[in-house]
Order: sequence, then structure tokens, then C-alpha cells
Amino acid sequence: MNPELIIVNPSYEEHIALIQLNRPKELNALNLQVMGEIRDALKMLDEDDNVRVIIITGNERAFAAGADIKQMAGKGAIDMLKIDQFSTWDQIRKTKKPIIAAVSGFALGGGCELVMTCDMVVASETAQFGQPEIKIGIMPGAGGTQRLPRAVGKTRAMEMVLTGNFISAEEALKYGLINKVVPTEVYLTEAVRMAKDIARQSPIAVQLAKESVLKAYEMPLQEALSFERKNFYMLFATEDQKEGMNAFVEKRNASFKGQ
Ligand code: DAK
Repeated sequence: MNPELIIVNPSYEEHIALIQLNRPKELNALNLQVMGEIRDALKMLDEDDNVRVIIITGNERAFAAGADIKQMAGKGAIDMLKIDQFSTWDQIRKTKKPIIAAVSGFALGGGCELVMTCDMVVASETAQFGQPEIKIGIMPGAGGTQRLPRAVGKTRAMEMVLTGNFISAEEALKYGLINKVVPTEVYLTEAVRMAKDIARQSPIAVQLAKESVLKAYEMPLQEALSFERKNFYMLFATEDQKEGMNAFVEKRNASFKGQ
């Protein structure tokens, strides 16, 4: 792949890949090309055995200020249907490896929805989150009306979606939308630190654990518990389970191979 609007580094740190949105003049607005490049990069990194964790970031001013309004402005309902951007978003959501969003500046509209599609979020103190679609006569279309209430609760989500007002990083932290807020100079370093804590674990256990946590949002409790149970049993078929437990008994650090 030869991306033009994102920068992909599969070996940013050991076992950690970085995707950086790179349309700074447009505040990383997510046009169709950017979304396609993110989808393709995630697929490639998901298939790369050397990669265990993926970080998505923007720049200090903007993670992403939303879908590209200029590209959408002239479109009709049938154009939107034919473009079928949802299949791109669905592919992104199906990424098996954990994704950390490292957010500074604006994370708005589709940008906020992209953040919520990630698994964990580290934000700089200047980060702002919002679903301002209402101000341009539409509403969130890539999960904003569903993932936001699950993260921050109905009343806060309703306020964000209906007023279009932004919330600060501190508010996002208090509401449970993100994992942590750190000074702007270190938001990426902090995301890498979190990624390293995950990259040290068994990649198969990480993958199945991520899959199981996501089921909490998609299935009724009894079915999700039974799904969790099957993944749990499956891990006892891995060498990493033997290595992890033997290492504990032998009082040494485990070395996981993803087998
Ligand atoms: N699209 C296109 N260009 C954008 C943009 C956007 N979302 N956001 C900013 N830009 C451009 C500006 O037009 C400007 O370009 P020039 O005029 O210099 O050419 C440049 O970035 C710098 O922006 P500003 O001059 O406006 O910078 P300010 O600091 O004054 O303001 C701002 C920053 C972020 C508050 C402001 O730019 C702003 O309000 N931006 C729009 C935010 C917004 O409404 N976002 C939601 C867009 S709707 C879907 C999935 C998802 C979606 C739709 C469909 N499917 C799966 C079908 C999502 C929809 C959305 O996200």
C-alpha cells in the first residue's frame, strides 16, 4: 500500500505500529481516501505477526475535525448509499489487535467516532471531543448516537449530540470517554507506554480478551458470558498459557510468543 494522507509505521516501537493522520491543513478531516487508507493500513497491521498494538494519532492541533464536509456537501442520499462508507467503518471496527487513540486538539464528528471505535484513548490536555453534526443539519452516522451514550451516559450524550457543543479532555475523562489526560508534550509517549504494557502480554490472550470485552456492547449478558467462556477455554490450548503460568510458578518473567 502507498498511503498519501496517512503515515504508517509498522515498527514505530517493538511490536507497536503507528498510524498518523496527515492532512494538517484540513485538520485531518476524514475524506473517503483517508478512511480507505486507515482501513487498508489496519488490515495490513492486523495481518503482520510482528505488530501487537496499533496507535492512531493526528497532530497537536487536531486528531480529526470530522468527516470532510466539503466532500459531503453536494451529496444526496443515494450518493451516500452508493459510496457505502459504512463498510469501511465496519472493517475498521473488526480490527483484531488493540488500537489506542492518542488524541490532541479536535476530535469531532467522525473524528470522535473514530476515537470511540478504538479500544483505549490517551488525550492531551488540549483535546476537545464533540459531535457537532447537528450544527450542519445532520446527525452522527458512524456510531456517535450509540457508542457515546454507552460511554458517557444518556443525558451527556444527548446534550453533546443535540447542542453540538464540545467537551474538554478533563470532562471526557470524568465522563468515562477516555482513559487518561496528560500534558500535550507527552500524549504520544504515554500512549506508547500503555501500548508497551499490552505488547508484553500474550498476543492471543490479548486478541481474545479484546473480542470478549467488545461483546459486552453487542450481546445480551448470558450469551456474552458464554462467548467469554469459550475464549477462556481456548487459551488453555496455547503455549503462552503454559509459559505464563510456569513463569509465575518459577518466579521469572514470562516470554510470550503468540503460539
Ligand atoms: N471538513 C472539511 N474541512 C474542514 C473540516 C471538516 N470537517 N474541519 C476543518 N476543516 C478545514 C476548514 O475548512 C479550514 O480550511 P480552509 O478554509 O483553510 O481551506 C481548515 O480546516 C482549518 O479550519 P478552521 O479555519 O475552521 O479552524 P478553526 O480553528 O477556526 O476552527 C474547528 C476549528 C474544528 C472548530 C472548525 O474547523 C470546525 O467547526 N470544523 C468542522 C467540525 C465539524 O462540524 N465536524 C463534523 C463534520 S460531520 C459517515 C461517517 C461519519 C460521518 C458521516 C458519514 N458514514 C459512514 C456515511 C461524520 C460526519 C461528520 O463528522
